[in-house]
Amino acid sequence: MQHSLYAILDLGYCSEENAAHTTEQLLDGGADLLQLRAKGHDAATIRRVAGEILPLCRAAGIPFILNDFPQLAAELGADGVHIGQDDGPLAQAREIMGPGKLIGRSTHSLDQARAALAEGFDYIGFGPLFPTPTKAGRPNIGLQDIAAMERDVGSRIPAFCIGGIKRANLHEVLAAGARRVVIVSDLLTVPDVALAAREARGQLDSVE
Ligand code: TZP
Ligand code: MG
Repeated sequence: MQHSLYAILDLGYCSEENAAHTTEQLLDGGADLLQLRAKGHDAATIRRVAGEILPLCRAAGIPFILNDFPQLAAELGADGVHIGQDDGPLAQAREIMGPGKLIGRSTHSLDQARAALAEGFDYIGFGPLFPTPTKAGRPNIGLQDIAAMERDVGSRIPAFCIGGIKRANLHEVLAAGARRVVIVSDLLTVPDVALAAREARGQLDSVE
């Protein structure tokens, strides 16, 4: 199966003005999915940014996922929504989004990953593996459960390891058994976003 790079356009790292250009760079660098994460931003801003980057994702044939806000995701015509442990059951998001949309869940343990699979989520995030400024204060779970998570969950639905993953430690994450990853700050806090994404993509593609 193809390894996957899930990129997040996080407005904590990227200004609204740079959102479209940065998205183009992430897509150019080989991201397979793109999420808009806009913690603390109002609906008008999310609508504006999504209105710019959703067509770019469509043109590239890459799913556009909104973090949180299923109602807004449905209204925007997003391809999916990503929700956390405290954001209610899958059924509620599915009802709002309608059929055929991707609904992902953040999970922070093997038990939560198994539960998300059993509930019927389309994909999961699994982490944070390492401490990360993007989700400061969230305890990191390390690499030790990746193999079991891939065996039980990642073999059934896409499972993206997340949290503190950088090009510099990606080899450790892959060696622990990960096949798909989300990388946020390491792609957004560099002068050449496309190059950083391409380097991560290259590492993912070089694993058997
Ligand atoms: N969920 C778990 S860790 C995380 C999210 C959104 C942040 C990942 O960001 P980074 O910068 O790649 O550590
Ligand atoms: Mg959330």
